[in-house]
Amino acid sequence: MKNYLLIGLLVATLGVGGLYIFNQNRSVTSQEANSTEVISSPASSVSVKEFTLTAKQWAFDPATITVKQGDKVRLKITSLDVTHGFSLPDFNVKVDLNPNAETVVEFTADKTGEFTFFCSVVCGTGHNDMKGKLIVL
Ligand SMILES: [Cu+2]
Repeated sequence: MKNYLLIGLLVATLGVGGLYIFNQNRSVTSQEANSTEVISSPASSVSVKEFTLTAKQWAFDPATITVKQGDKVRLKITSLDVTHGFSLPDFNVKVDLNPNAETVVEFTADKTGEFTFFCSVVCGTGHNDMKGKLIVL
């Protein structure tokens, strides 16, 4: 009888341990910052370029984003301090970034060139310099 209890305990411990390791692996995977995923459809495959950005007084990080023409671009932007804005007029993007909340922006990089994005909410003395660049190759 004692042996059964011991084996039961061992199995339970291993089970919990296995779950723990599984969860560890999952969290590492989901923390991958900038990733590419490919969406396949019968006609074509579209590449999604995902970037994680932060906004704070008075800069975006990263300040330069490079993608290829035709890419679907997904930006996950979090303001670390006050309310900022993210405006990329060449692709009709303009959103407010509330403090400590992630805002997701998606657009298709359908033309090549260098395009400026900037903060669109007056956020202090450095507001006018709060800019970045999207490069579409
Ligand atoms: Cu601003």
